[in-house]
Amino acid sequence: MDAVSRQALIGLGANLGDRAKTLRTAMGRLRDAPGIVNLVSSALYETAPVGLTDQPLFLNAVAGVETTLTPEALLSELLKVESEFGRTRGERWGPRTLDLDLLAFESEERSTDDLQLPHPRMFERAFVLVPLLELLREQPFRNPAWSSLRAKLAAPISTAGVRLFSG
Ligand code: GSY
Repeated sequence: MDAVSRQALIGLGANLGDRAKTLRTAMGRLRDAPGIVNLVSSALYETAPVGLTDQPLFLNAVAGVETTLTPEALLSELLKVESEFGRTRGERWGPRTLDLDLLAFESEERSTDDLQLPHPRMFERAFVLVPLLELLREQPFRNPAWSSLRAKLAAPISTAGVRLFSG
């Protein structure tokens, strides 16, 4: 019997090097990763840095995947792709070649040092919310597990510091 695939949301960010190429290549790597059967993505957005503000502008996007992996195995794929781009997890707030965050995995909840689901700060960050809203509007994410997410996103959000990237 085929393994059941489930849907997850991934936040992508980069603010060093050729940011657009990095994000597009990373999406390609994820699309080809074992256990990921489909990937759809928002557009890329150029965003003002949050946290440590004295650093280059970010490019951000949100991808939705269908996967037969567990949340932990999917996280491990994300870390593998990050490390291909030279990312180490030392810098908490600083510039980075590639950041891949597992934002939500259907209605799964986790609260460990390595994995928190849903991502605790995703609803506070315009650089996540703007591409996420675009993705949920444009793509057929009809899974009932996302209805509480949609409800949380129903309120108006601030789009300050976020603009569509046209490069
Ligand atoms: O949490 C992701 C890394 N990050 C970002 C980001 O991806 N985009 C923006 N605009 N600011 C950020 N600050 C941090 S840390």
